[in-house]
Amino acid sequence: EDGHALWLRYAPLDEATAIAVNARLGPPELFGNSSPMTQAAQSELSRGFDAMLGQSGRGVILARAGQLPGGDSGLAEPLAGLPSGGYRIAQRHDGRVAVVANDDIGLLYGSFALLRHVASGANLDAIDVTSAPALPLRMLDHWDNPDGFVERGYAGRSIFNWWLLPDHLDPRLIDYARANASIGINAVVVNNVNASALMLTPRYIEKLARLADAWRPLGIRVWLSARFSAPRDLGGLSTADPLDPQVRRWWKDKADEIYRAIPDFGGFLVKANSEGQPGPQDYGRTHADGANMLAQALGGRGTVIWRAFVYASGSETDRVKLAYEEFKPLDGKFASNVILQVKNGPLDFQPREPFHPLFGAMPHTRLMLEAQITKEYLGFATHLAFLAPLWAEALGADTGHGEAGRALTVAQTLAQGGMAGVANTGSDRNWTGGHFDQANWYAFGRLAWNPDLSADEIAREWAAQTFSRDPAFTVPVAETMVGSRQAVVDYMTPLGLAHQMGTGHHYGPAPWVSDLSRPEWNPTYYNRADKSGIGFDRTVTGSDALAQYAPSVAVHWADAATMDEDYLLWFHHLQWDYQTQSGRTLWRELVARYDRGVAAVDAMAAQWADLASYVDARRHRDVADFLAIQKREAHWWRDASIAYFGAVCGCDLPPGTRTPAHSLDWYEAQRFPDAPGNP
Ligand code: BDP
Repeated sequence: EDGHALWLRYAPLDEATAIAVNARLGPPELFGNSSPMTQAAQSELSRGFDAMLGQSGRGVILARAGQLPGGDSGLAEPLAGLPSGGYRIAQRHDGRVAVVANDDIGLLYGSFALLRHVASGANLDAIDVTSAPALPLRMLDHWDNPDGFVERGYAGRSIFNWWLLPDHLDPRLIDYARANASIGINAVVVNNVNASALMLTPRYIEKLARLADAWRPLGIRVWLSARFSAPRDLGGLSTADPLDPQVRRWWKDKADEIYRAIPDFGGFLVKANSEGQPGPQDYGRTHADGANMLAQALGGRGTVIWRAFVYASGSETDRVKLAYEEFKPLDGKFASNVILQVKNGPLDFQPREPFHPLFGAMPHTRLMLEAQITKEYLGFATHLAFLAPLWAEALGADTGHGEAGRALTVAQTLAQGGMAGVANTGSDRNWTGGHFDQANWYAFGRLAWNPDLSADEIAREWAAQTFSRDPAFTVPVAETMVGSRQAVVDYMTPLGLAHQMGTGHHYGPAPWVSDLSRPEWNPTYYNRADKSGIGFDRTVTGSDALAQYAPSVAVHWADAATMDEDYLLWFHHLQWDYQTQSGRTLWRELVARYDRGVAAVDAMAAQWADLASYVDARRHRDVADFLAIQKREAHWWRDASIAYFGAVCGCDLPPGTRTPAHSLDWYEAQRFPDAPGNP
């Protein structure tokens, strides 16, 4: 096996289970009229059952709620009022299993859910599952360029072969859509937010239409990142001012052209006035002016997703405060078909950040949470870092903005928007570079469907479908996966440190870098380490970024002595001899955390070696190779960071601690011109 089949490999059930399941499951039978989507559902069920069960038993029923025969109408009762895509899997009076839904997409999702249930080894007796998506938009954002390069992509080239489209559609793109549909993803932005206007030309619209036709039966709509200056770049206009009538006309005509080719086109994603991208502020207009102009061009047909990832160049203000300052005053000023897309944290996809203060602070604006599935800051595709705990932490955080003292979680603020994940897929045979990176794609979809799922639950069902159903495998592997994110935090950026990665590529440690053109790109800007102490004071005595949070939340981070120390140096600048909650000095605690991270990776590698008998040889070796890299690099992160911070503070290593393998100069001299994904 090479990983290409993802979690949809439908490995045969062992004989005893197959016999038991077989008594209940067989070729799908549709009540009512068929559609491309119900056909997709039926063909997936057949494919899965054939592979897992070999022979077939009694047929599974697929039915829309309105088309159930009289005696079965009770089956549909729990579906009343559920959003689109909701389904119920239950047993009929005659013992046959039925998948029932209000709409075709619900039948498709229900079919995948039934397959997941069987494939992960769950019991079918008395099955009764009702489920519906918590968030309307469950989206993947590709940072793929029209030439096939993937920004921050660590799994090869883009999966989109624009050169051959529309004449040839790689069947891989259907498998990609099946994988997405299986976890409830319903929207895909096919191109980079650092957008090329080329994607809006007739030549590409034609290619996109072919893709949209192919994905429609699997419930996936195509979206585009739109370059704000396109009226100038393509339209020959002298301006892209959103209030200019000619500019407005250009976008309206462009939208009409797209909708003629793709009637269910999702809409535009826009990165504006951020990191050099054009935007409305180039003409003295606000982000709302820009977004609303595009929203009007789309009209009722589609949605504009406007990114909140902005941090003006030359600003004296703490970078993590800038998006809030820019967008909070615009609450209520966006058109109803605009969604503001906010990264999970206020900085930039770090191994750990507090949740973004805009969540909960914009009650009159539709919000979307942006997560990064591709591991730009967490060891690329080589490090095993399961991201469900990171996202679950953000989604479950109480924003403190609930009414009457009630909780309002980040997930709850997304109810009119959704979740977007920066895709980690590429042309590599296993899609994601590392086999365990498939789990992040999977977990993203599962959490966007149900933000209350636990990371452990997701890890177990993924591991069972992907590798082995044996609990002797899934239980320890899930435990390791769940702990892996904290391990990365510990060996890269413990105690609330952030953005300590190497220049440009963001791979490996570089806490010493202080000479980049924009101060807020420097690791030293974030660690603020000097002879006396370390950390960024974001309390009232410092940048007061803390004040952007609701008081009930801010209070938990205000006091270094009582707070969760995972955020300590994010909010506080402290002396090296400050006494942490463990009783150790800050310096010693820092070293202890690096050591804990390294030890966790050593343990992960040892555990994987022990589990060899549960995994096919090739994938076992692939993972073992990557774990060996991660192990070496965890040591490198720890050693380089300790060498640097130790030198800055002039602190001796705590007794019994291992000395870094090399001198600080050696670490500082490392360069990686071949690092992938770097624009
Ligand atoms: C940063 C990436 C950069 C992206 C940017 C963004 O380094 O490649 O363009 O995020 O989200 O983390 O726009």
